[in-house]
Amino acid sequence: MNNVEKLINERNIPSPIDGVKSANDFEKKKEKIKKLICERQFGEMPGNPDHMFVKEGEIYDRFAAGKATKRNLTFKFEMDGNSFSFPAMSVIPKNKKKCPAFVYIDFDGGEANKYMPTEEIVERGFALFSFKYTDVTSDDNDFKKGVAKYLVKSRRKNNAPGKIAIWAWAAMRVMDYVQTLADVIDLDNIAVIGHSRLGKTALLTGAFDTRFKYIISNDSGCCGAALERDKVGERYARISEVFPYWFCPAFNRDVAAKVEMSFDQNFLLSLSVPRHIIIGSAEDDIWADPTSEFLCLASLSPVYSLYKKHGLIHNGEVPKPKTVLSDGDAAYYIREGSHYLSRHDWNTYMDIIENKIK
Ligand code: GTR
Repeated sequence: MNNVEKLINERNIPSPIDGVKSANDFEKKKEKIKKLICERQFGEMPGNPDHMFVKEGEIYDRFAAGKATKRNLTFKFEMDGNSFSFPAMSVIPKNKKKCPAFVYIDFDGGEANKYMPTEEIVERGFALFSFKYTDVTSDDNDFKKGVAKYLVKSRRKNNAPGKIAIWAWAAMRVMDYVQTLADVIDLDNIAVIGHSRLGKTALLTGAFDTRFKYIISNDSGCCGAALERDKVGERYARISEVFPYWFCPAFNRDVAAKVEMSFDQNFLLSLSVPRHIIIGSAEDDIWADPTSEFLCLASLSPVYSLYKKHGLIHNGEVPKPKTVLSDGDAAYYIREGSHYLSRHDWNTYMDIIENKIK
């Protein structure tokens, strides 16, 4: 047994496989895992809207010195007789027949920002679809704002979606739109990506939407890619106290009652297997806990094996900063520095995806 296997064993995490012996059976098991996660952590994933219409507004085809076309989009919905909309943006390079693409769940909005280096992304031949998360619903306990008003009826019931589930729902609607662009987008190579709370959101999106081939979590930490058992930094107790509205009421209730959960974050990640899960950490981000993120991903190797795929390939030790492990179907990367989604992070994710496409 190597050191990584030993460290995983010591965490005593429940296994999502639990006796399942084939990929077929694990596909069935996924439905149970989804139900568990919905009922006990993030809340029920809202269903498809009755009607969605995407308005392509202003088109700017001189983006980045003419290398790409930018469109302002408005996603409009009808649900139970109510209508709602949120703005989004696409930037599609001109120099490629069909581009791989990112659906980026954005903190700040605008055509580029500190976490979203749009020009660098499109220069490398990737298309970018982004929306600002608080345009969908506010990041607070108010369930009357934005789409939450229509998706979460009256008082929040035990399994009602928290805000993370609602943002993930929006990312899936953006994916619905991307699917209509088969002439310019390589629909087999689409990634969902988010940082921190939106890294948790990206993991939930990928777990429920198999149209995403790459699921990228940057510094997602607690309730994201990091194992909860023996985690350092932020833990369920703290996150549920400070951000109860990210989760369903049942999660907050169980956490407050110190219930031993029947899952750990490996359950969430297992739903994206056998697709490419890419986890990025930062050395100084102890709050998120890089080692717990790494071990969570490494623990999924038996799940990948069910599909005759290689999970994370590593040398049996917890990786040091400046390491990229991307030979397997899952990838892990840790850089120096603190909690942030940097240019270097984006470039590393693009390197990893390009190598998989080859
Ligand atoms: C923190 C929270 C983390 C992380 C972060 C962020 O306050 O404790 O779980 O999500 O916010 O999203 O920036």
